[in-house]
Amino acid sequence: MGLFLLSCRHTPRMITDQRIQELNQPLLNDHQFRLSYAAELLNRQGVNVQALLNQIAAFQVAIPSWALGTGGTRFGRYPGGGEPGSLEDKIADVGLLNRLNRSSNAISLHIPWDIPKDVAALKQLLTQEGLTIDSVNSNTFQDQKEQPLSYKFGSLCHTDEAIREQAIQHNIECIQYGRQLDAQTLTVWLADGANFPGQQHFRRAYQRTADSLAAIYEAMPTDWTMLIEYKPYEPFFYSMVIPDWGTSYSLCQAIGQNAQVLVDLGHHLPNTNIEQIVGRLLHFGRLGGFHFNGSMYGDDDLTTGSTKPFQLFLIFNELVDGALDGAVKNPPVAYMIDASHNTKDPLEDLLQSVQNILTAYAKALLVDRAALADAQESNDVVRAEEILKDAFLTDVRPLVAEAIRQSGGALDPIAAYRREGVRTQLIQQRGKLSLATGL
Ligand code: LRH
Ligand code: MN
Repeated sequence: MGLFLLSCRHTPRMITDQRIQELNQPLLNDHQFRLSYAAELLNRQGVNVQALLNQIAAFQVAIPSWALGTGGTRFGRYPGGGEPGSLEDKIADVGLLNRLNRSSNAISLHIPWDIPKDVAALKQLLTQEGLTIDSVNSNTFQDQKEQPLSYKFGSLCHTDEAIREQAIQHNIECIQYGRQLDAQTLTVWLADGANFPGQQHFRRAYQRTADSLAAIYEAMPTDWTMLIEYKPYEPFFYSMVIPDWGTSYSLCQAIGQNAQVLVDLGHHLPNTNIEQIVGRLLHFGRLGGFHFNGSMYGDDDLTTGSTKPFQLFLIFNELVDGALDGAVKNPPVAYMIDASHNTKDPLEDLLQSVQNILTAYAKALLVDRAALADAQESNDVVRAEEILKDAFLTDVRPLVAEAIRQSGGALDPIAAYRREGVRTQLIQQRGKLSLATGL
């Protein structure tokens, strides 16, 4: 293994496990003080603290390959340098994140941005970095150079059968690439829609999409899952063929048991009650996964939990409640981030997102479910709300830090990342102008 590391032009390990322990040393005292106080409070409430720590430590969030470089908007992009120029570099970057927070042990790929070349070498690198590929994302929202037919007027919904077939074949190709890297999930987000009234026949477009997805599902191995992602607008601004959870859910029901709904937090109209959608999909057993991000207005792809931490907590409250309810028959949920970084270091932004997700989960684990159910069943509105708020207002940071420390990670992942000057090292190795494939 050492030899491989040396011979590989990819980034040598920037932060080793041993270095992380060294960086934790000066923080331990303060940490122990905060932790003992938090633990004592929870002990008094009868909470099994170590069990709680184990649950937090077991929670893993996949990192999107397309968010390791600087994102941009149509108004501009400000690359920060040292971006991963290859899939191998992207895997190394996610490996680094996972060493720091021990909570990011998978990477989501996007095809054709991440077409695997040397599969054997990639699998060895993934093993070495302790990572797996959780999902492959297809892309029929851009025309590739060598592509014979355009997706300008849609892909799986297109009026032209040849274009639908081209898009179906692309998705089947994505499955092949995923199988090479032991993935078992295909994520389908369709940019298909219309900009003007009358432009598209809603029912025909829906049925063509359903038939096309069924053809892809037919080609999917039986141990795979298809995640169907919905979005209310962009890049079309009058209608999208799959605009909401209901449409995605209906397609999943029509296509098959291994088709599930993917909830991207940024894909909701303002003031949508996303936690209720999560509760519904759990009730129907069709909640397939999440694309976590933060948003104020639209598909802003900001840091998860940066603008609406209470909403993120309420979403995890539904997830924990569903997980504890034997009546809920929902397959394992895929937790993934989908964000784009315009003003932050992409790796710091991802570390923040994972911290905020673990924090929301830890708070949701603290909800006194029996008392909440009792308050709900007796319509004691104030008590029900206060029980939720009590958990939300509990400072779980020492618990999240301890869960990461017990897994061998950094007590403060972002401080460790900065302390080691990782971005500077990446720029030295990859150059100021290296650009990552992605949005
Ligand atoms: C669409 C989306 C989808 C990805 C893309 C990168 O807005 O959320 O999940 O394919 O972003
Ligand atoms: Mn998404």
